[in-house]
Amino acid sequence: MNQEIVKVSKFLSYVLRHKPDSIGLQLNAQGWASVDELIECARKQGKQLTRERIAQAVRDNDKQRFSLSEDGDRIRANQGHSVQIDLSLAAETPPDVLYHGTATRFLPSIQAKGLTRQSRHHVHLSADLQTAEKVGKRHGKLVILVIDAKKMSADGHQFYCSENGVWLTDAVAPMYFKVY
Ligand code: HQG
Repeated sequence: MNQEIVKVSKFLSYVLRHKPDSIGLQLNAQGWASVDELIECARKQGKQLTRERIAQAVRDNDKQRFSLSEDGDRIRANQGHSVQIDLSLAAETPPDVLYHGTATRFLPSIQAKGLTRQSRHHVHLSADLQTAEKVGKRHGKLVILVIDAKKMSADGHQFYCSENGVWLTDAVAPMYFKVY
């Protein structure tokens, strides 16, 4: 992604996941915004978005963070929201093991309370170690937790997989993870 498209992507993350109000944008119950409205709201803030730039930010995004509707008229973030929307994901059987990268300074609290969703809708997990490593390093000194998703699932906990392959669940109790 070139720098300009990275900027567009960051702007899209901000308004589609967290603060649509900041530019007067409406998301529907499933988190979709009209592309035309998005362009218009952005224009009022002095930001020149075009359909082409938006399409490029969606297509070239390193983590496939956004989806466009088939007709290209609507856009939403695939996961990571703090605004209350319903992605309408169906529960799925997870891989036996999932990973969560975090910072060592959070460990005492996580070991006491388990993983909780903080400001997002779900706890975010990954099927591969590499992703967990990247996610965890954002927060500080890396520690990776290995989650017994098979046991959680057998015990009735639900898992969802976002459009871009992030595994989501409501919470992970201390009995279900170990430090890697
Ligand atoms: C921690 C990125 C204390 C948790 C990534 C994490 C991901 C606790 C932090 C997505 C806790 C929340 C989400 C507890 C959890 N006590 N700390 N009980 N339970 N935590 O950013 O998972 O690049 O909300 O370990 O790729 O780091 O934005 O969650 O460290 O998919 O697309 O609280 O964000 O995606 O941090 O990252 P976050 P996350 P994007």
